[in-house]
Amino acid sequence: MKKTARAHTNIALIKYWGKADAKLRLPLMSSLSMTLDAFYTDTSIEESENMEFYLNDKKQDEVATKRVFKYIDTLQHKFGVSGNLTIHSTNHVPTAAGLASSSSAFAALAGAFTRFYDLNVDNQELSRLARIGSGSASRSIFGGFAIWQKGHDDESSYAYALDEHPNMDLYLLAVELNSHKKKISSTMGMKDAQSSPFFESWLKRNDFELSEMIDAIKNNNFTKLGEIAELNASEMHAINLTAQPGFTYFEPDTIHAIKLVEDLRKRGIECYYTIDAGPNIKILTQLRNIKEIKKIFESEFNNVNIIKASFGPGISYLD
Ligand code: 2P0
Repeated sequence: MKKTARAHTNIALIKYWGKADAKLRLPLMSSLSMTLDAFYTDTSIEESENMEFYLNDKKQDEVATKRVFKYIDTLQHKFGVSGNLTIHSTNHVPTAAGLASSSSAFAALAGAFTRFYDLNVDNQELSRLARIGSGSASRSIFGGFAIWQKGHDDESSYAYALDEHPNMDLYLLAVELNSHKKKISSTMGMKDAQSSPFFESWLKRNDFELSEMIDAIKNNNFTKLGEIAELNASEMHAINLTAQPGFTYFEPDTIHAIKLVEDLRKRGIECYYTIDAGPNIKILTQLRNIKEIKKIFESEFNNVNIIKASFGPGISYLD
């Protein structure tokens, strides 16, 4: 018997950057994301003799296999089920796109697990299970716009759909500037960031920024959405820079790209940036501006790769 689930990646417009509980992956703040159609992971689970993990048809080494099976072990314990499994994951996420595949990976894995063992869980519980694998995965259970409410324990920390089928002219351009493997994992980065003198201010702003973002979405206000997303991302990177010791995910090309987005705006081409735990930027814009933005970025950077994404769906099951 084999069970397969598909989950799409998401981009946080209000970011998760700080944990209250590392083991349960309980966040210190609520976050809000857009699920993306262009990037997804398919994961299948089947019975086998040994525990094996294949990523894009390649058997993975011990380190990668360990994180996956540690998670599977946690879920097996939770539900009182057992057995050796072979897991096949196919990432339709260009690794260089700077989009975390862990959001789609752990969402698809949680979905395949619950189907394989025929567990009766709704999407709220599935979101909690995905969260334990990787925080951002909690949001990838849902399509469109999703909110991960921080909650205060395992039961109350889950994502839900704000709008699964938004009727909004909003696109994301993933700009691949630098394909080097990132040096600081998200898990490490968000831990270190807590030493910033601005960390408390970052947390205090969460409720306000989240409600402003919800307003922007409900009122179909792209300008407001872009302004808040850009500010929120800059705040996250500011607490990294001001951590003790400070660090940054930015590379010289990241700053170059930020300036280009600001220049484009001054010229009336409305776009905003958001940046995750890596050097690449993602541009938020509207349909009429995509062609021009791509043209300008391609002329400014050598060999830049730009991938367009729009709203993606929630989790689905392929067999
Ligand atoms: C987010 N990021 O909200 C934030 C913004 C990156 C920057 O969630 O430690 O892989 O596995 O819970 O979910 C990426 O971190 O972290 C992330 P863990 P995760 O999307």
